[in-house]
Amino acid sequence: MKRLFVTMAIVIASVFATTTLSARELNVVPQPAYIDLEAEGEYVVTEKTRIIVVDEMWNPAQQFAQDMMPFFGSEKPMRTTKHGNKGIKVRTDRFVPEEGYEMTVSEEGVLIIGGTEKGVYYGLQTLRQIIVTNEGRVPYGYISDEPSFAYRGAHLDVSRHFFSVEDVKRYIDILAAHKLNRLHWHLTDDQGWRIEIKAYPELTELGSMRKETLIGHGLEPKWWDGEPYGGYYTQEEIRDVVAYAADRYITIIPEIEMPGHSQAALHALPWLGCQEQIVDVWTMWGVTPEVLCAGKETTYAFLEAVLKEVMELFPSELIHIGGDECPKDRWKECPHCQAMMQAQGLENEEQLQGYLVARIEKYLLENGRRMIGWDEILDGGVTDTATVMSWRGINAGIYAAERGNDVVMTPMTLCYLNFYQTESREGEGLQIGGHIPFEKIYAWDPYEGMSEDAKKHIIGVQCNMWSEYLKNMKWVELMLLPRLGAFSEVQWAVDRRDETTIRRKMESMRRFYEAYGWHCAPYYFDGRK
Ligand code: TNX
Repeated sequence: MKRLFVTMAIVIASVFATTTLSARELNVVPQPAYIDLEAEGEYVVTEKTRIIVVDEMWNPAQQFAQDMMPFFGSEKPMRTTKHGNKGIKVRTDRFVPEEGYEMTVSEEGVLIIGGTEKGVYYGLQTLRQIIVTNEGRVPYGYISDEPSFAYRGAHLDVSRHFFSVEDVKRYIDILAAHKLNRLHWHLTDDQGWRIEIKAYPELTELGSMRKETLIGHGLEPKWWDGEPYGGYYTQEEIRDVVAYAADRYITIIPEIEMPGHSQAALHALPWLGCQEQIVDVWTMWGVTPEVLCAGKETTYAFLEAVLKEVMELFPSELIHIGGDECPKDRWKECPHCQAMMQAQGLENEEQLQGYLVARIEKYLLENGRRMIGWDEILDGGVTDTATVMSWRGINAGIYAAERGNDVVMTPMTLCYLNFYQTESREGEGLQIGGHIPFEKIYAWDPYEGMSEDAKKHIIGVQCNMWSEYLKNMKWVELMLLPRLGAFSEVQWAVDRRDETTIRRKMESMRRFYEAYGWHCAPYYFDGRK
Protein backbone atom coordinates (compact mmCIF):
# COMPACT_ATOMS: atom_id res chain seq x y z
CA MET A 1 0.00 0.00 0.00
CA LYS A 2 2.76 2.38 1.04
CA ARG A 3 4.63 1.66 -2.20
CA LEU A 4 1.48 2.51 -4.15
CA PHE A 5 1.30 5.90 -2.45
CA VAL A 6 4.94 6.62 -3.20
CA THR A 7 4.43 5.69 -6.85
CA MET A 8 1.31 7.80 -7.01
CA ALA A 9 3.16 10.73 -5.47
CA ILE A 10 5.86 10.44 -8.12
CA VAL A 11 3.30 10.26 -10.89
CA ILE A 12 1.45 13.29 -9.53
CA ALA A 13 4.69 15.22 -9.03
CA SER A 14 5.79 14.53 -12.59
CA VAL A 15 2.39 15.59 -13.96
CA PHE A 16 2.77 18.90 -12.17
CA ALA A 17 6.41 19.21 -13.21
CA THR A 18 5.51 18.96 -16.88
CA THR A 19 2.70 21.45 -16.48
CA THR A 20 4.65 24.12 -14.60
CA LEU A 21 4.15 27.46 -16.26
CA SER A 22 6.96 28.76 -18.34
CA ALA A 23 7.36 32.53 -18.32
CA ARG A 24 4.89 33.24 -21.09
CA GLU A 25 2.47 30.37 -20.73
CA LEU A 26 -0.88 30.78 -19.08
CA ASN A 27 -3.49 28.10 -19.57
CA VAL A 28 -6.82 29.84 -19.25
CA VAL A 29 -10.05 28.81 -21.02
CA PRO A 30 -11.54 30.94 -22.49
CA GLN A 31 -8.52 32.94 -23.61
CA PRO A 32 -8.09 36.35 -21.96
CA ALA A 33 -7.78 39.33 -24.31
CA TYR A 34 -4.35 40.46 -23.15
CA ILE A 35 -1.67 38.75 -21.07
CA ASP A 36 1.68 40.15 -19.98
CA LEU A 37 3.86 37.75 -17.99
CA GLU A 38 7.18 39.53 -18.41
CA ALA A 39 7.83 39.90 -14.68
CA GLU A 40 9.70 37.09 -12.89
CA GLY A 41 8.18 35.38 -9.90
CA GLU A 42 4.91 34.13 -8.59
CA TYR A 43 2.48 34.77 -5.79
CA VAL A 44 1.30 31.70 -3.92
CA VAL A 45 -2.33 31.52 -2.85
CA THR A 46 -3.17 29.29 0.10
CA GLU A 47 -6.33 28.72 2.10
CA LYS A 48 -4.97 31.32 4.55
CA THR A 49 -4.82 34.03 1.86
CA ARG A 50 -7.34 36.76 2.60
CA ILE A 51 -9.76 38.17 0.10
CA ILE A 52 -9.88 41.91 0.61
CA VAL A 53 -13.19 43.32 -0.46
CA VAL A 54 -13.43 46.92 -1.61
CA ASP A 55 -16.63 48.51 -3.04
CA GLU A 56 -18.88 45.91 -1.40
CA MET A 57 -17.86 43.17 -3.84
CA TRP A 58 -18.88 40.58 -1.24
CA ASN A 59 -20.78 38.23 -3.48
CA PRO A 60 -18.09 37.47 -6.06
CA ALA A 61 -15.53 37.20 -3.24
CA GLN A 62 -17.68 34.78 -1.28
CA GLN A 63 -18.48 32.70 -4.35
CA PHE A 64 -14.76 32.43 -5.02
CA ALA A 65 -14.01 31.49 -1.42
CA GLN A 66 -16.63 28.73 -1.61
CA ASP A 67 -15.38 27.50 -4.97
CA MET A 68 -11.85 27.16 -3.60
CA MET A 69 -12.88 24.82 -0.77
CA PRO A 70 -12.68 21.56 -2.74
CA PHE A 71 -9.19 22.53 -3.98
CA PHE A 72 -7.85 23.28 -0.51
CA GLY A 73 -9.86 20.43 0.97
CA SER A 74 -10.83 22.86 3.70
CA GLU A 75 -13.83 22.91 6.02
CA LYS A 76 -14.19 26.67 5.96
CA PRO A 77 -14.07 29.09 3.03
CA MET A 78 -11.16 31.54 2.72
CA ARG A 79 -11.62 34.69 4.76
CA THR A 80 -13.23 37.70 3.15
CA THR A 81 -12.49 41.01 4.87
CA LYS A 82 -12.70 44.74 4.33
CA HIS A 83 -9.16 45.43 5.53
CA GLY A 84 -5.70 44.18 4.77
CA ASN A 85 -2.84 44.75 2.39
CA LYS A 86 -1.56 41.44 1.11
CA GLY A 87 -3.92 38.98 -0.46
CA ILE A 88 -6.48 38.92 -3.22
CA LYS A 89 -8.00 42.36 -3.49
CA VAL A 90 -11.17 42.97 -5.49
CA ARG A 91 -12.80 46.22 -6.50
CA THR A 92 -14.52 47.93 -9.43
CA ASP A 93 -13.69 50.78 -11.74
CA ARG A 94 -16.10 52.32 -14.19
CA PHE A 95 -13.42 52.55 -16.89
CA VAL A 96 -13.26 48.78 -17.14
CA PRO A 97 -15.94 47.18 -19.42
CA GLU A 98 -19.02 45.89 -17.58
CA GLU A 99 -18.11 42.19 -17.71
CA GLY A 100 -14.39 42.80 -18.10
CA TYR A 101 -11.61 42.85 -15.54
CA GLU A 102 -7.97 43.69 -15.06
CA MET A 103 -5.79 41.47 -12.93
CA THR A 104 -2.38 42.44 -11.61
CA VAL A 105 -0.19 39.94 -9.76
CA SER A 106 2.84 41.06 -7.79
CA GLU A 107 4.53 40.40 -4.43
CA GLU A 108 1.61 42.32 -2.88
CA GLY A 109 -0.78 39.67 -4.09
CA VAL A 110 -3.54 39.69 -6.68
CA LEU A 111 -5.52 42.81 -7.53
CA ILE A 112 -8.69 42.32 -9.58
CA ILE A 113 -10.54 45.35 -10.88
CA GLY A 114 -13.84 44.58 -12.55
CA GLY A 115 -16.10 46.89 -14.51
CA THR A 116 -18.92 45.69 -12.28
CA GLU A 117 -19.48 42.77 -9.90
CA LYS A 118 -19.67 40.57 -12.99
CA GLY A 119 -16.20 41.56 -14.11
CA VAL A 120 -14.84 40.88 -10.63
CA TYR A 121 -16.49 37.46 -10.73
CA TYR A 122 -14.95 36.61 -14.12
CA GLY A 123 -11.55 37.81 -12.97
CA LEU A 124 -11.86 35.48 -10.00
CA GLN A 125 -12.81 32.62 -12.33
CA THR A 126 -9.58 33.17 -14.25
CA LEU A 127 -7.67 33.25 -10.99
CA ARG A 128 -9.37 30.06 -9.82
CA GLN A 129 -8.29 28.20 -12.95
CA ILE A 130 -4.70 29.32 -12.50
CA ILE A 131 -4.64 28.35 -8.83
CA VAL A 132 -6.30 24.96 -9.26
CA THR A 133 -4.22 23.89 -12.26
CA ASN A 134 -0.92 25.27 -10.98
CA GLU A 135 -0.79 24.31 -7.30
CA GLY A 136 -1.76 27.75 -6.08
CA ARG A 137 1.13 29.52 -7.83
CA VAL A 138 0.05 32.60 -9.75
CA PRO A 139 2.73 34.15 -11.98
CA TYR A 140 3.43 37.86 -11.62
CA GLY A 141 1.97 39.79 -14.47
CA TYR A 142 -1.02 41.58 -15.86
CA ILE A 143 -4.19 40.36 -17.60
CA SER A 144 -6.96 42.43 -19.08
CA ASP A 145 -10.00 40.71 -20.40
CA GLU A 146 -13.53 41.15 -21.69
CA PRO A 147 -16.02 38.96 -23.54
CA SER A 148 -16.72 38.94 -27.28
CA PHE A 149 -20.45 38.30 -26.91
CA ALA A 150 -22.95 39.70 -24.42
CA TYR A 151 -25.08 36.53 -24.62
CA ARG A 152 -23.14 33.38 -23.74
CA GLY A 153 -25.65 30.64 -23.34
CA ALA A 154 -26.19 26.96 -22.73
CA HIS A 155 -29.54 25.22 -22.84
CA LEU A 156 -30.82 22.30 -20.78
CA ASP A 157 -33.82 20.14 -21.71
CA VAL A 158 -35.44 18.84 -18.51
CA SER A 159 -38.59 17.53 -20.21
CA ARG A 160 -37.29 14.45 -22.03
CA HIS A 161 -35.35 13.55 -18.91
CA PHE A 162 -35.71 15.32 -15.61
CA PHE A 163 -32.77 16.70 -13.65
CA SER A 164 -32.99 17.45 -9.94
CA VAL A 165 -32.38 20.87 -8.42
CA GLU A 166 -28.95 19.62 -7.31
CA ASP A 167 -28.15 18.49 -10.87
CA VAL A 168 -29.20 21.81 -12.35
CA LYS A 169 -27.02 23.63 -9.82
CA ARG A 170 -24.07 21.47 -10.85
CA TYR A 171 -24.76 22.38 -14.47
CA ILE A 172 -24.84 26.06 -13.47
CA ASP A 173 -21.51 25.68 -11.63
CA ILE A 174 -19.93 24.31 -14.80
CA LEU A 175 -21.33 27.10 -16.97
CA ALA A 176 -20.13 29.75 -14.51
CA ALA A 177 -16.60 28.34 -14.51
CA HIS A 178 -16.59 28.87 -18.31
CA LYS A 179 -17.87 32.47 -17.96
CA LEU A 180 -21.27 31.75 -19.51
CA ASN A 181 -24.07 34.08 -18.45
CA ARG A 182 -27.32 32.53 -19.75
CA LEU A 183 -29.05 29.25 -18.98
CA HIS A 184 -31.91 28.51 -21.36
CA TRP A 185 -34.11 26.19 -19.30
CA HIS A 186 -36.35 24.06 -21.55
CA LEU A 187 -39.12 23.37 -19.03
CA THR A 188 -41.99 22.01 -21.09
CA ASP A 189 -42.34 19.64 -24.02
CA ASP A 190 -44.43 16.74 -25.32
CA GLN A 191 -42.84 14.27 -22.90
CA GLY A 192 -43.32 16.16 -19.64
CA TRP A 193 -44.37 19.51 -18.11
CA ARG A 194 -41.82 20.36 -15.44
CA ILE A 195 -42.82 23.68 -13.84
CA GLU A 196 -45.55 24.09 -11.22
CA ILE A 197 -48.22 26.56 -12.35
CA LYS A 198 -50.63 27.46 -9.54
CA ALA A 199 -53.48 28.40 -11.89
CA TYR A 200 -53.39 24.95 -13.51
CA PRO A 201 -52.20 22.29 -11.04
CA GLU A 202 -53.13 19.59 -13.59
CA LEU A 203 -50.11 20.57 -15.66
CA THR A 204 -47.77 18.99 -13.16
CA GLU A 205 -50.21 16.59 -11.47
CA LEU A 206 -50.95 14.90 -14.79
CA GLY A 207 -48.58 16.41 -17.34
CA SER A 208 -45.31 15.70 -15.53
CA MET A 209 -45.67 11.89 -15.75
CA ARG A 210 -45.36 9.67 -18.79
CA LYS A 211 -46.16 5.99 -18.87
CA GLU A 212 -42.77 4.86 -20.10
CA THR A 213 -39.66 5.84 -21.99
CA LEU A 214 -38.10 4.67 -25.23
CA ILE A 215 -34.93 2.69 -24.76
CA GLY A 216 -33.42 2.61 -28.23
CA HIS A 217 -33.94 4.52 -31.42
CA GLY A 218 -37.27 2.88 -31.10
CA LEU A 219 -39.45 1.64 -33.90
CA GLU A 220 -40.51 -1.59 -32.23
CA PRO A 221 -42.90 -1.73 -29.27
CA LYS A 222 -40.53 -3.82 -27.16
CA TRP A 223 -38.20 -0.85 -27.01
CA TRP A 224 -40.20 0.94 -24.32
CA ASP A 225 -39.08 0.34 -20.73
CA GLY A 226 -42.52 0.03 -19.10
CA GLU A 227 -41.47 2.32 -16.22
CA PRO A 228 -43.56 5.40 -15.36
CA TYR A 229 -41.28 8.45 -15.49
CA GLY A 230 -41.75 11.96 -14.19
CA GLY A 231 -40.68 14.90 -12.08
CA TYR A 232 -41.19 18.63 -11.81
CA TYR A 233 -39.99 21.71 -9.96
CA THR A 234 -42.18 23.48 -7.40
CA GLN A 235 -42.23 27.26 -7.64
CA GLU A 236 -40.12 27.39 -4.49
CA GLU A 237 -37.49 25.19 -6.14
CA ILE A 238 -37.56 27.35 -9.25
CA ARG A 239 -36.92 30.46 -7.14
CA ASP A 240 -34.04 28.71 -5.42
CA VAL A 241 -32.41 27.78 -8.74
CA VAL A 242 -32.97 31.26 -10.20
CA ALA A 243 -31.26 32.82 -7.15
CA TYR A 244 -28.42 30.28 -7.26
CA ALA A 245 -27.79 31.15 -10.90
CA ALA A 246 -28.04 34.91 -10.23
CA ASP A 247 -25.36 34.61 -7.54
CA ARG A 248 -23.13 33.26 -10.32
CA TYR A 249 -24.17 36.01 -12.74
CA ILE A 250 -26.25 33.65 -14.86
CA THR A 251 -29.68 34.73 -16.02
CA ILE A 252 -32.10 31.87 -16.51
CA ILE A 253 -34.27 32.19 -19.59
CA PRO A 254 -37.31 29.95 -19.11
CA GLU A 255 -38.85 28.28 -22.14
CA ILE A 256 -42.55 27.46 -22.30
CA GLU A 257 -43.11 25.69 -25.63
CA MET A 258 -46.03 26.81 -27.81
CA PRO A 259 -47.98 26.04 -29.93
CA GLY A 260 -46.14 22.79 -30.79
CA HIS A 261 -44.23 20.49 -28.43
CA SER A 262 -47.17 20.77 -26.03
CA GLN A 263 -48.61 17.28 -25.79
CA ALA A 264 -47.95 17.03 -22.04
CA ALA A 265 -50.11 20.13 -21.53
CA LEU A 266 -52.77 18.66 -23.82
CA HIS A 267 -52.82 15.50 -21.72
CA ALA A 268 -53.40 17.58 -18.58
CA LEU A 269 -55.92 19.98 -20.13
CA PRO A 270 -57.53 18.43 -23.23
CA TRP A 271 -59.57 21.59 -23.94
CA LEU A 272 -56.31 23.18 -25.15
CA GLY A 273 -56.46 21.04 -28.30
CA CYS A 274 -58.49 21.50 -31.47
CA GLN A 275 -60.37 18.22 -31.07
CA GLU A 276 -60.26 18.13 -27.27
CA GLN A 277 -59.56 14.40 -27.35
CA ILE A 278 -57.60 12.66 -24.59
CA VAL A 279 -53.93 12.20 -25.48
CA ASP A 280 -51.09 10.67 -23.46
CA VAL A 281 -48.00 12.48 -22.31
CA TRP A 282 -45.99 11.49 -25.38
CA THR A 283 -43.74 8.43 -25.23
CA MET A 284 -41.99 8.97 -28.55
CA TRP A 285 -39.30 11.46 -29.55
CA GLY A 286 -39.69 13.78 -32.52
CA VAL A 287 -42.60 15.89 -33.64
CA THR A 288 -46.22 15.12 -32.72
CA PRO A 289 -49.25 16.43 -34.63
CA GLU A 290 -51.02 17.17 -31.30
CA VAL A 291 -50.57 20.91 -30.76
CA LEU A 292 -52.36 23.75 -28.99
CA CYS A 293 -55.46 25.09 -30.75
CA ALA A 294 -54.71 28.57 -32.08
CA GLY A 295 -58.37 29.40 -32.72
CA LYS A 296 -59.91 29.36 -29.27
CA GLU A 297 -59.66 32.34 -26.92
CA THR A 298 -59.26 29.89 -24.02
CA THR A 299 -55.83 28.91 -25.38
CA TYR A 300 -54.65 32.52 -25.26
CA ALA A 301 -56.05 33.00 -21.75
CA PHE A 302 -54.18 29.84 -20.70
CA LEU A 303 -50.89 30.94 -22.21
CA GLU A 304 -51.12 34.38 -20.61
CA ALA A 305 -51.92 32.90 -17.20
CA VAL A 306 -48.94 30.55 -17.47
CA LEU A 307 -46.61 33.32 -18.62
CA LYS A 308 -47.83 35.58 -15.83
CA GLU A 309 -46.57 33.09 -13.25
CA VAL A 310 -43.41 32.46 -15.26
CA MET A 311 -42.64 36.19 -15.26
CA GLU A 312 -43.12 36.30 -11.49
CA LEU A 313 -40.58 33.51 -11.09
CA PHE A 314 -37.99 34.59 -13.65
CA PRO A 315 -36.63 38.15 -13.71
CA SER A 316 -35.09 37.54 -17.17
CA GLU A 317 -36.03 40.20 -19.70
CA LEU A 318 -36.10 37.54 -22.43
CA ILE A 319 -38.78 34.87 -22.16
CA HIS A 320 -38.56 31.91 -24.57
CA ILE A 321 -41.83 30.81 -26.18
CA GLY A 322 -40.48 27.92 -28.26
CA GLY A 323 -42.35 28.21 -31.55
CA ASP A 324 -40.48 25.35 -33.26
CA GLU A 325 -41.75 22.30 -35.09
CA CYS A 326 -45.51 22.88 -35.02
CA PRO A 327 -47.34 20.70 -37.58
CA LYS A 328 -50.50 22.36 -38.84
CA ASP A 329 -52.60 19.21 -39.54
CA ARG A 330 -55.04 19.77 -36.69
CA TRP A 331 -55.45 23.47 -37.45
CA LYS A 332 -56.40 22.72 -41.06
CA GLU A 333 -59.36 20.64 -39.85
CA CYS A 334 -60.33 22.82 -36.90
CA PRO A 335 -63.37 25.11 -37.14
CA HIS A 336 -61.98 27.38 -34.40
CA CYS A 337 -58.67 27.84 -36.18
CA GLN A 338 -60.34 28.40 -39.53
CA ALA A 339 -62.72 30.95 -38.00
CA MET A 340 -59.81 32.77 -36.37
CA MET A 341 -57.97 32.89 -39.71
CA GLN A 342 -61.02 34.39 -41.37
CA ALA A 343 -61.63 36.92 -38.63
CA GLN A 344 -57.97 38.02 -38.70
CA GLY A 345 -57.66 37.96 -42.48
CA LEU A 346 -54.95 35.29 -42.44
CA GLU A 347 -54.19 33.40 -45.62
CA ASN A 348 -52.76 30.19 -44.27
CA GLU A 349 -51.89 28.25 -41.12
CA GLU A 350 -48.29 29.59 -41.07
CA GLN A 351 -49.79 33.02 -40.66
CA LEU A 352 -52.02 31.71 -37.90
CA GLN A 353 -48.90 30.67 -36.02
CA GLY A 354 -47.49 34.14 -36.72
CA TYR A 355 -50.67 35.60 -35.22
CA LEU A 356 -50.33 33.50 -32.06
CA VAL A 357 -46.66 34.37 -31.66
CA ALA A 358 -47.29 38.10 -32.22
CA ARG A 359 -50.13 38.10 -29.72
CA ILE A 360 -47.98 36.42 -27.09
CA GLU A 361 -45.13 38.80 -27.81
CA LYS A 362 -47.47 41.74 -27.28
CA TYR A 363 -48.48 40.33 -23.92
CA LEU A 364 -44.83 39.97 -22.90
CA LEU A 365 -44.01 43.50 -24.07
CA GLU A 366 -46.94 44.91 -22.09
CA ASN A 367 -45.39 43.27 -19.07
CA GLY A 368 -41.95 44.74 -19.69
CA ARG A 369 -40.43 41.56 -21.16
CA ARG A 370 -39.15 40.61 -24.58
CA MET A 371 -39.78 37.47 -26.57
CA ILE A 372 -37.20 35.01 -27.82
CA GLY A 373 -38.09 31.97 -29.94
CA TRP A 374 -36.68 29.29 -32.23
CA ASP A 375 -36.24 30.42 -35.84
CA GLU A 376 -39.67 29.14 -36.94
CA ILE A 377 -41.04 32.37 -35.44
CA LEU A 378 -39.75 33.92 -38.69
CA ASP A 379 -42.05 31.76 -40.81
CA GLY A 380 -45.29 33.49 -39.91
CA GLY A 381 -43.78 36.99 -40.18
CA VAL A 382 -41.95 38.14 -37.08
CA THR A 383 -41.98 41.57 -35.41
CA ASP A 384 -38.79 43.68 -35.11
CA THR A 385 -38.64 43.31 -31.36
CA ALA A 386 -38.30 39.53 -31.19
CA THR A 387 -34.99 37.76 -30.64
CA VAL A 388 -34.40 34.76 -32.90
CA MET A 389 -32.54 31.55 -32.08
CA SER A 390 -31.12 30.24 -35.32
CA TRP A 391 -31.13 26.44 -34.96
CA ARG A 392 -32.08 24.93 -38.34
CA GLY A 393 -28.86 26.28 -39.75
CA ILE A 394 -27.19 29.65 -40.09
CA ASN A 395 -29.41 31.11 -42.80
CA ALA A 396 -32.34 31.93 -40.54
CA GLY A 397 -29.91 33.78 -38.28
CA ILE A 398 -28.39 35.69 -41.18
CA TYR A 399 -31.83 36.59 -42.52
CA ALA A 400 -33.08 37.76 -39.11
CA ALA A 401 -29.93 39.76 -38.41
CA GLU A 402 -30.10 41.41 -41.86
CA ARG A 403 -33.63 42.54 -41.14
CA GLY A 404 -32.54 43.93 -37.77
CA ASN A 405 -33.69 41.35 -35.23
CA ASP A 406 -31.42 40.32 -32.39
CA VAL A 407 -30.07 36.83 -33.02
CA VAL A 408 -28.53 34.03 -30.99
CA MET A 409 -26.61 31.60 -33.19
CA THR A 410 -27.17 27.98 -32.26
CA PRO A 411 -27.09 25.97 -35.51
CA MET A 412 -27.75 22.28 -35.05
CA THR A 413 -24.66 21.07 -36.92
CA LEU A 414 -22.36 22.89 -34.48
CA CYS A 415 -24.23 23.54 -31.26
CA TYR A 416 -26.09 20.33 -30.41
CA LEU A 417 -24.18 18.79 -27.55
CA ASN A 418 -26.52 15.77 -27.61
CA PHE A 419 -24.72 14.74 -30.83
CA TYR A 420 -21.83 12.26 -30.85
CA GLN A 421 -18.29 13.56 -30.34
CA THR A 422 -16.50 10.97 -32.49
CA GLU A 423 -16.96 9.44 -35.90
CA SER A 424 -16.69 5.86 -34.59
CA ARG A 425 -19.07 6.55 -31.64
CA GLU A 426 -17.14 3.96 -29.63
CA GLY A 427 -17.78 4.22 -25.90
CA GLU A 428 -20.24 7.05 -26.36
CA GLY A 429 -23.35 5.10 -25.41
CA LEU A 430 -26.54 5.44 -27.43
CA GLN A 431 -27.07 9.04 -28.49
CA ILE A 432 -29.51 10.72 -30.84
CA GLY A 433 -27.11 10.92 -33.80
CA GLY A 434 -24.99 13.59 -35.47
CA HIS A 435 -21.29 14.26 -35.01
CA ILE A 436 -19.73 17.33 -33.42
CA PRO A 437 -16.13 16.91 -32.29
CA PHE A 438 -14.42 19.54 -30.14
CA GLU A 439 -12.33 20.78 -33.07
CA LYS A 440 -15.38 21.60 -35.16
CA ILE A 441 -16.78 23.90 -32.48
CA TYR A 442 -13.42 25.53 -31.79
CA ALA A 443 -12.97 26.37 -35.48
CA TRP A 444 -16.47 27.78 -35.95
CA ASP A 445 -16.95 31.36 -37.07
CA PRO A 446 -20.44 32.40 -35.92
CA TYR A 447 -20.25 35.47 -38.18
CA GLU A 448 -19.79 33.39 -41.34
CA GLY A 449 -21.66 34.80 -44.33
CA MET A 450 -22.79 38.01 -42.64
CA SER A 451 -22.60 41.65 -43.63
CA GLU A 452 -21.06 44.11 -41.16
CA ASP A 453 -24.56 45.39 -40.37
CA ALA A 454 -25.91 41.93 -39.67
CA LYS A 455 -22.98 41.11 -37.38
CA LYS A 456 -24.08 43.85 -35.00
CA HIS A 457 -27.31 41.96 -34.36
CA ILE A 458 -25.63 38.71 -33.34
CA ILE A 459 -25.93 39.07 -29.59
CA GLY A 460 -24.42 35.69 -28.87
CA VAL A 461 -23.93 31.99 -29.21
CA GLN A 462 -25.54 29.05 -27.43
CA CYS A 463 -25.03 25.31 -27.14
CA ASN A 464 -28.02 23.03 -26.58
CA MET A 465 -28.41 19.92 -24.44
CA TRP A 466 -31.44 17.93 -25.59
CA SER A 467 -31.98 15.06 -23.20
CA GLU A 468 -33.84 12.33 -25.11
CA TYR A 469 -30.90 9.98 -24.55
CA LEU A 470 -29.37 11.61 -21.48
CA LYS A 471 -30.79 9.75 -18.52
CA ASN A 472 -28.69 11.29 -15.79
CA MET A 473 -26.34 14.13 -14.98
CA LYS A 474 -23.24 12.04 -15.52
CA TRP A 475 -24.15 11.68 -19.20
CA VAL A 476 -25.02 15.35 -19.48
CA GLU A 477 -21.57 16.21 -18.15
CA LEU A 478 -19.83 13.78 -20.50
CA MET A 479 -21.58 15.45 -23.43
CA LEU A 480 -20.84 18.93 -22.06
CA LEU A 481 -17.16 18.53 -21.24
CA PRO A 482 -14.75 19.17 -22.79
CA ARG A 483 -16.84 20.66 -25.62
CA LEU A 484 -18.04 23.54 -23.44
CA GLY A 485 -14.39 24.58 -23.35
CA ALA A 486 -14.53 25.10 -27.12
CA PHE A 487 -17.86 26.89 -26.84
CA SER A 488 -16.63 29.27 -24.20
CA GLU A 489 -13.75 30.20 -26.51
CA VAL A 490 -16.23 31.06 -29.28
CA GLN A 491 -18.48 32.95 -26.86
CA TRP A 492 -15.89 34.86 -24.85
CA ALA A 493 -12.86 34.95 -27.12
CA VAL A 494 -14.05 34.62 -30.71
CA ASP A 495 -11.14 36.65 -32.12
CA ARG A 496 -8.45 35.03 -29.97
CA ARG A 497 -8.53 31.43 -31.00
CA ASP A 498 -5.21 29.69 -31.55
CA GLU A 499 -4.84 26.14 -32.86
CA THR A 500 -1.32 25.92 -31.47
CA THR A 501 -2.25 26.41 -27.80
CA ILE A 502 -5.76 25.03 -27.39
CA ARG A 503 -4.69 21.44 -26.73
CA ARG A 504 -2.28 22.45 -24.00
CA LYS A 505 -4.93 24.69 -22.47
CA MET A 506 -7.53 21.92 -22.52
CA GLU A 507 -5.12 19.45 -20.87
CA SER A 508 -4.92 21.96 -18.06
CA MET A 509 -8.69 22.43 -18.10
CA ARG A 510 -9.14 18.69 -17.82
CA ARG A 511 -7.31 18.74 -14.50
CA PHE A 512 -9.55 21.59 -13.44
CA TYR A 513 -12.64 19.47 -14.24
CA GLU A 514 -11.15 16.57 -12.30
CA ALA A 515 -10.54 18.78 -9.28
CA TYR A 516 -14.28 19.48 -9.14
CA GLY A 517 -15.36 15.93 -9.92
CA TRP A 518 -17.04 16.93 -13.18
CA HIS A 519 -17.25 14.15 -15.75
CA CYS A 520 -15.28 14.94 -18.88
CA ALA A 521 -15.24 12.82 -22.05
CA PRO A 522 -11.82 11.44 -23.02
CA TYR A 523 -12.07 11.41 -26.84
CA TYR A 524 -10.53 14.80 -27.56
CA PHE A 525 -7.61 14.05 -25.30
CA ASP A 526 -7.12 10.64 -26.94
CA GLY A 527 -6.95 12.33 -30.32
CA ARG A 528 -10.26 10.83 -31.47
CA LYS A 529 -12.70 12.87 -33.49
C1 TNX B 1 -34.81 19.45 -32.47
S1 TNX B 1 -33.99 22.30 -31.73
C2 TNX B 1 -35.64 20.01 -31.50
C3 TNX B 1 -35.80 19.31 -30.22
C4 TNX B 1 -35.10 17.97 -30.19
C5 TNX B 1 -33.76 18.06 -30.87
C6 TNX B 1 -33.00 16.78 -30.84
C7 TNX B 1 -35.48 22.36 -31.63
C8 TNX B 1 -35.98 23.72 -31.60
N1 TNX B 1 -36.23 21.24 -31.63
O1 TNX B 1 -37.16 19.18 -29.91
O2 TNX B 1 -34.94 17.57 -28.87
O3 TNX B 1 -33.93 18.47 -32.20
O4 TNX B 1 -31.68 16.96 -31.27
